[in-house]
Amino acid sequence: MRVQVLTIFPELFAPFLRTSLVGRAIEKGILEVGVHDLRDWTEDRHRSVDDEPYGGGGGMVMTAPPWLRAVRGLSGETSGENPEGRPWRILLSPQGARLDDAKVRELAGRGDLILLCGRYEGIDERVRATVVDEEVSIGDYVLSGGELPALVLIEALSRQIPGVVQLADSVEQDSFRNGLLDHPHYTRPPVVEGLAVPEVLLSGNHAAIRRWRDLEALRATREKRPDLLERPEVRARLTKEQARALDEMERT
Ligand code: 4HQ
Repeated sequence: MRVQVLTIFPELFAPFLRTSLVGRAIEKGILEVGVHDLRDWTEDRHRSVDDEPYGGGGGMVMTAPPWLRAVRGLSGETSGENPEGRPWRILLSPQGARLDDAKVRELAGRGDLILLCGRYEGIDERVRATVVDEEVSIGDYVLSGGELPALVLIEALSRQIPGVVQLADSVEQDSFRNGLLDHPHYTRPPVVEGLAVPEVLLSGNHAAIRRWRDLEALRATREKRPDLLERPEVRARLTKEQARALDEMERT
């Protein structure tokens, strides 16, 4: 999978992309990330990317022409990996569909991507209208640019590429796969500030541990994110034992 990023702050990306899981995926060639300076597609002496908003008001707006040249230029360098025959183009924006596990999986299946990271008050609307396939938001708050959302998306995507996350880890991923929150985790020492590790985790009884984790995942979800348990697809994926336990909880 290849991800191309368009930004006026390309230097924000390098240390993150070298690190940890994403770094290893790139090293292995499973993931390719190209970070491009939007100013390379400007044509004036000052390499300007912004201008005053029509209609007045504060702030500056990113001007359309460099974006159109950049997105079309990068789309041409295309991959056979996409149904459309060109990369899927995503604008990071609070107006987008909220990024969640389902959206990450969907985008991981889109093949190559181009991520547009805006700054200032945003990008001229005609960029969205002409070269953007989809807007994606990482949450309902306002950031100063799309660079951190792009990194969030790249990290989440990298975890969905086969071969990136090791097998042990993918068991952990099952937790979101079934739509519930994760169960609690413990490691040494056995007692911290008088709080002991649950006995079952020391028992060596793997079936019992599996059941405990399933029930704790359910309990955590009901306590912290009850909205997730209202989704029919989540309820459908509960184990028999989880369904029984939830029934019990809902009657009390
Ligand atoms: N932005 N999720 C970029 C965001 C945002 C978000 C605000 C995007 C500023 C220029 N992007 N503009 N939340 O807050 O994706």
